[in-house]
Amino acid sequence: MIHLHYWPTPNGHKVTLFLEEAALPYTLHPVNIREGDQFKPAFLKIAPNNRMPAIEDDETGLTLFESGAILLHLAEKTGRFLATDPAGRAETLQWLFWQMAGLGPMMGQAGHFRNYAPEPIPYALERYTNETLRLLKVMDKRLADRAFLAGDDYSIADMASYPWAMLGTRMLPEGTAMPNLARWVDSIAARPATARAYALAQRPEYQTGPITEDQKKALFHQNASTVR
Ligand SMILES: N[C@@H](CCC(=O)N[C@@H](CS)C(=O)NCC(=O)O)C(=O)O
Repeated sequence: MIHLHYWPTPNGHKVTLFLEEAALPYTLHPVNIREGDQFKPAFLKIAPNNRMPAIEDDETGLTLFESGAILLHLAEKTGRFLATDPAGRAETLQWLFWQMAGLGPMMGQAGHFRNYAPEPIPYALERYTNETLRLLKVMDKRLADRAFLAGDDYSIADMASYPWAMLGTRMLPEGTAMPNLARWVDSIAARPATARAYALAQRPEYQTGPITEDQKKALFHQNASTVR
């Protein structure tokens, strides 16, 4: 059994996309990051970076944080969604790491400065929006002549990228077309496992109101002294 410590954010969705595709048995353990669950001692034992997602794998006794490491573990455990030939595996991991180091962090900052900064900071808005649009264009080009990021098959690189890129397509300026990216988003959205993964967010335990000022402070003013 996989125990997934989860909140329905893009990084959380990556893991439920895999679990639903692979039909692995799992239980969800909510980590309400607005209420500070990520700082609870039991959670920090498996996720010392106070970020979700994290998993405990009963079968191997392994605990893991970082969504990319979790996807890789699940792919290796099940033998699914990661090519086994060296070239295909390298191709998949390259795009998985691209998402983890590029698209995720850059879009995260773009979202922060667009939605949560106390006042608009034009330099930051332009820098992170431009970088997001650049990365989405890289994806659009990559998808011009293949169905998925690593080739013909849906992989953990797609699962890592979908929750972010799907939101990214909504940020495209008027008149900016990324047709290959749009086709890829639509094809993943149409998968029954994707619908099941995203439906989890509708459960009552994941419903929250608008974010409060105290919650913003706890989330966005972390520093060395908040490490527990
Ligand atoms: N690189 C990490 C990022 C995880 C991450 O940033 N998680 C956010 C939610 S999407 C979180 O737990 N935030 C809690 C906090 O900022 O205290 C991963 O991919 O797992």
